[in-house]
Amino acid sequence: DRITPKRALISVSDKSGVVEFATALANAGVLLVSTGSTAKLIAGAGLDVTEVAEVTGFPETLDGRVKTLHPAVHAGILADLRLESHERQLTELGIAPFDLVVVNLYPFVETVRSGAAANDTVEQIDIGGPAMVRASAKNFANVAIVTNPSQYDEVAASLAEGLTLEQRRGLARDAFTHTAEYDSAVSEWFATGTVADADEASEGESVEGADALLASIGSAQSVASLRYGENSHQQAAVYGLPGGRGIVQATQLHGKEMSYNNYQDADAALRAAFDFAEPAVAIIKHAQPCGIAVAAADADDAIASAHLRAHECDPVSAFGGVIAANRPVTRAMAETVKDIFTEVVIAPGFEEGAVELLQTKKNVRILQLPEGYERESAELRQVSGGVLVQQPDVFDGFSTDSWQLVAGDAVDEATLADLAFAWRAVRSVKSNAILLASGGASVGVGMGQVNRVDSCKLAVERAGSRASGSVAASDAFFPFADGPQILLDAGVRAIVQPGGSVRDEEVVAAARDAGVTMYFTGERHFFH
Ligand code: 93A
Repeated sequence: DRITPKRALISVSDKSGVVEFATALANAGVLLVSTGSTAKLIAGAGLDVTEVAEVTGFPETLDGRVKTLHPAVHAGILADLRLESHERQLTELGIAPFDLVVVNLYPFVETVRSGAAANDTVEQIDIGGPAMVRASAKNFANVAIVTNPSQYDEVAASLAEGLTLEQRRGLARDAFTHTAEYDSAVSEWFATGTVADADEASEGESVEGADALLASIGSAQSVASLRYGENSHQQAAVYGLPGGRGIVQATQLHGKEMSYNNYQDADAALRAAFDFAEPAVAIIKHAQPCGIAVAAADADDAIASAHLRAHECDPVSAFGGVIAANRPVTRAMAETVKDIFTEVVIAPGFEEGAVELLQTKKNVRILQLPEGYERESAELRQVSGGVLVQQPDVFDGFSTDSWQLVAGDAVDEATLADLAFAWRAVRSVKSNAILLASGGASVGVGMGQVNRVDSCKLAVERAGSRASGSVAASDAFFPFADGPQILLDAGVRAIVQPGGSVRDEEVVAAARDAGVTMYFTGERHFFH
């Protein structure tokens, strides 16, 4: 399904890199056809190029408004050479097909920004360009469409081997994005007399990976229609992103079909479990952790032990939960899980016999992650009228070395490890988040409260007798000393929090008075 270009049509306003690209094409034996000033530039570099007017037998006319709008061009682009009838018709008409089209459009946005008069702006509404771009993209089965100089290198590198169907499809997608953005700028100008400011987002992407992710949403494919959404009266479906390697691409090995809520919870569980390098298990209910635990990689059946301790955090809430492990599920872990009512178990793999044990429960959904499970490099959230985009909150390069000791004595290594665990784990808890931990496991979690005092109360209450001697993490600073006082009264040994409140002094004093160690991380981990 590869196409090795033989005849290219080149018509570009942004001429950067076009001479080098045309040279690569010519060297690969590709015939070049081009418009007005593009043709001049290419010919000036000593390359053989045919003027489009020669192909159409029609001069560029109406001051350039009609250059390529001609059947000799458009039939050459749109012919589907998989059909004998198309091939025959082209021959009868004496039209040669194009298999590579290189077009970028009149600089409409730049013209508006330059403050040009309305008449001049109208002249910069490209008509023939988008027609070629859209025609080529529609015919991606036969044509490769290049709309951006940034694509020249990849296409040039593919000339010998030919461009694959997948490559051409990707180029077609970019092409339609290009014309869609172009037309929406034109429409905006008609509506407002201007186009949005040359801010970061329109000049270049402001969040790494965001543009690619947004573009890929256009080619997301429906994977399944779901029985319903969050509630039974809501229609719902799940779509997969091209190249995605996440929960949507997981293989279901057993159980009822995944529900909308299962997807959300399983994703939250994965996010929590994969925050840790060591074997880790997270148990989630309504997108909130009711238990997170790690085990030393060299521990006996580490993943089973992590699960057991995650479960012990809050066995009541774990009923009907979603479990994610960042290591293959062993038989020992399956043995425990099978006796607990569980909605979903998801892991990178399953030890032999583990699935058999788990599936003694008819309904539990058992999912295996795709090879190379990976989250997208940008996160989107829909809000009315648009989407919010952000980099994912990750712990890359995280170390306790940067923590600042603000109260009490520096803690021993084991306690520091517990604090580091709590600090990582609290990130997966919805704000306001307070997490108490002991021995690499959460023992009490206070989540989703509208004030931090209530989160502290909840964490302490859930931990019960385990609060005493545990360590605590807070996802954001304590605005007052009342929250930490609850933790101190419950007997926590050490607290880690970002710091940065105007009342930090009161908060630190409360810890110091109680003889409790407090660290500032200088960084918060809100999660909504
Ligand atoms: O004026 S147009 O709307 N009419 C056309 O037939 C046409 N054909 C190509 N604009 C047209 N183009 C545009 O001309 C291309 O999209 C490209 O941006 C530009 C290249 O012209 P030149 O090679 O003369 O610089």
